[in-house]
Amino acid sequence: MNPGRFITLEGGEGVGKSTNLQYIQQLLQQRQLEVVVTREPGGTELAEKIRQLLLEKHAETITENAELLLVFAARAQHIQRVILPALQQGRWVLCDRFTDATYAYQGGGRNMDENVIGWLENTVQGDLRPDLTLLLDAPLDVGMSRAQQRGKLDRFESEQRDFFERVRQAYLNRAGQDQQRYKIIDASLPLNQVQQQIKQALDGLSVV
Ligand code: Z5A
Repeated sequence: MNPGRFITLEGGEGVGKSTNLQYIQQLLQQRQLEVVVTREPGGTELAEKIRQLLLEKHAETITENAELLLVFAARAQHIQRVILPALQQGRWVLCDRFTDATYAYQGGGRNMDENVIGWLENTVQGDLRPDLTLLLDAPLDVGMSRAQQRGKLDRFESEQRDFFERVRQAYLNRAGQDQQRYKIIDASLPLNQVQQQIKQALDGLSVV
């Protein structure tokens, strides 16, 4: 049996990850591939509880180290319980955010040490890395105005503008360093043009 492939979708607020996740799922299913759609933080019962802890606002401020460790605690559960078993069964895993988000939000946004993130990545993931990462990129104002239409802001969405500028830049820097794995999608375009770019990127994956 061919091992499955691991595809991740990344980008800032409101760039269209959830919207395009369904589109990608359909494209893969049209090719008779079995697809598992999941997300981070989250993806298992325990990891979804950690997600709530991370996204809700609390009277007690979550320290940066606690936030980083919670992200990886959720990821450890998710990898062992969902991602690896699915890949081993030949399924394709489509994940809304993964460790690139940690480099972007905790590394870029919060200025945390990338070496610490890298150590946790190696420890928790072993050699698991995405086969393809679609980075949906749009100027801040585009994503934010789309996201704001949803109403109440979560703990991350309440950050200042320069936080999100650093997040975007961190994503773009990572994508620039590994053009094999990343495909940058111009997410500011109308949806049909965004989906055209996504389809092209998927066509580049040999088994699709
Ligand atoms: N986080 C972290 O800090 N560290 C980590 O390691 C991980 C995560 C894994 C999870 O949020 C938070 O956790 C996240 C980072 C942190 N912080 N935040 N904020 P999330 O991933 O669940 O939520 P999100 O990033 O806020 O995603 P989102 O706001 O739901 O956005 P989206 O999924 O990218 O967008 P959407 O819901 O698909 O689209 C937004 C609206 O725009 C919607 O009305 C669409 O119909 C519309 N849309 C989409 N595409 C288009 C185009 N092309 N044109 C016009 N309108 C469009």
